[in-house]
Amino acid sequence: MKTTLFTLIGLLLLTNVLVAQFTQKPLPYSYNALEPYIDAQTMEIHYSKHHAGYINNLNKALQETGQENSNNLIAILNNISNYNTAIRNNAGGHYNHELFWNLLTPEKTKPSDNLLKVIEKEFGSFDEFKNHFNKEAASRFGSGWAWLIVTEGNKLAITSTPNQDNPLMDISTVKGIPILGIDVWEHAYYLKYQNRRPEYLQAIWNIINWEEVEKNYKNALTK
Ligand code: MN3
Repeated sequence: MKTTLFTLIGLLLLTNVLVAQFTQKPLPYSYNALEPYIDAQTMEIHYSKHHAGYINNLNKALQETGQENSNNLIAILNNISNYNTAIRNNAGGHYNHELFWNLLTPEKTKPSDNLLKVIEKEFGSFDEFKNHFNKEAASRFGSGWAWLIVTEGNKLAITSTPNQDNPLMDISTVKGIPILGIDVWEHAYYLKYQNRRPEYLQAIWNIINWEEVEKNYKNALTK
């Protein structure tokens, strides 16, 4: 009996290892760390329900289509036209949120001189960059994301995508590597800001992790 039980547990663990693909990393700060700009309840629901849900549904959708061995998220996104809608929505949802959590911080950070120079060269000034970005984010109809990306020619560009799409996807009209992404789904701001998306977009600049943007920028340049 004992042996059977152990074999069973062993098998369960093995199956788990074989089919478990994507997991959720811990949030790099507490739920209330970003207050007053993003409230604790929004963070908790966003992280533990929405993001966790995308991961579960991604794993399920991969399993259902016999693609449970696809464990390279970037490769999936780069070839998303070969996957079904459930995988598109949930792979995007997982990637976008993992990126997003790291792009926020309760610490006050600012762009390095180097990154600031690149932003100023591309957009005129830091304020013009923020205005341009917020305009793109505010005018994205319905749910989606606004992005600062590095394009193929190593230039910076601002773009937005619907739903959980992102510029890494082969179906995206504007392609590039995201270095900053802001979630403009209502679930990201509705409890505190209700319909006032522009107010959320003003507030969020207080908690952007510019060290992370810089890191993403450098990584994107070497790709
Ligand atoms: Mn979200």
